[in-house]
Amino acid sequence: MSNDISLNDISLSTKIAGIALPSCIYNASGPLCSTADELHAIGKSASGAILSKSATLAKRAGNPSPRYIDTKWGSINSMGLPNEGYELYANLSNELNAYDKPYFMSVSGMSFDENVTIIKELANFEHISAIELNLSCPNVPGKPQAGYDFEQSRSLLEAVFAVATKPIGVKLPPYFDMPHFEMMASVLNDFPIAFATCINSIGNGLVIDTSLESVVIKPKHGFGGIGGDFIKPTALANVRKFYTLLSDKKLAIIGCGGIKNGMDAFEHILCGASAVQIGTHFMREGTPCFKTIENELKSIMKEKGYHSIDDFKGKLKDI
Ligand code: RRO
Repeated sequence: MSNDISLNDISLSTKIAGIALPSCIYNASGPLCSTADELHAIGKSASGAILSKSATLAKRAGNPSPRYIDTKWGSINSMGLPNEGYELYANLSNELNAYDKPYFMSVSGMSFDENVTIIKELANFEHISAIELNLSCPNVPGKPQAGYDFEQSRSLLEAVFAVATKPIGVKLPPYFDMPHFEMMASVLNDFPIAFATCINSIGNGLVIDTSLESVVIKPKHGFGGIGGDFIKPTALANVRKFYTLLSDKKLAIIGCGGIKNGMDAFEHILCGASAVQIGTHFMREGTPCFKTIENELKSIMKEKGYHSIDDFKGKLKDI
């Protein structure tokens, strides 16, 4: 029976915070989303949304290079938040509205007050659909990841929601211990969070070049965020755990981590993701990856007899 479904009858559309996305597959904040040209390229592609690089108040050059290395199994980066400053990303919202998909801005202020200031300012931009507040940048020397400090996260969310007029989601770091999932979930449950993106890179890994007997990136003595294949099991665990802990709310979980084909996307959705973001693989393949993953996911759904992602979202079985 299942094979009787035509690929044309399969939809990957989804909703985040009530906002319609034509496809549940889009870019992660970070790779290839820092300039106007890059954001327009995402607009023209099959990506289901356009998400900006994390923005700070002022333009930043970021950390010294080399600061991003691709390996067989994934990536290590210590970019250090290079970005054009939030105004550029906000001002682009009008022209990016020409594409038939929402524009999300990632915000990662250098301080508590910076986050509040930026989010207050973004109220003036009609065509920014939602904000992904980055609680998890691992690469600014001397700055801890906010998402690992539950009280600090709570205070920041209190301040942000006091000024926010748009849907606000959070980009979380990976958690590895059951009590930590529960502590962050109990913070998030106290706010009208629109979505939680799980996960940012696994912070402070180390990749080594054995022939040179050295680290491979320059900042922080070679320590950097790990992305790609190796982080998929951690990403799936975080999607699954937050989906279970937060599923009584209207909050969408967005899966990010180790997705390079349709089956990886299928796994994230099965764990509870309403959409998936592509990071390391997008950096490698560029914008054609969105269409390729879309076609692969649709073929898997056809094979399994599913018409929409709601047919299997979150339905991972225990044995
Ligand atoms: O710019 C970065 O170094 C960076 C950021 Br803001 C982030 O959220 N995650 C990451 O792996 N790198």
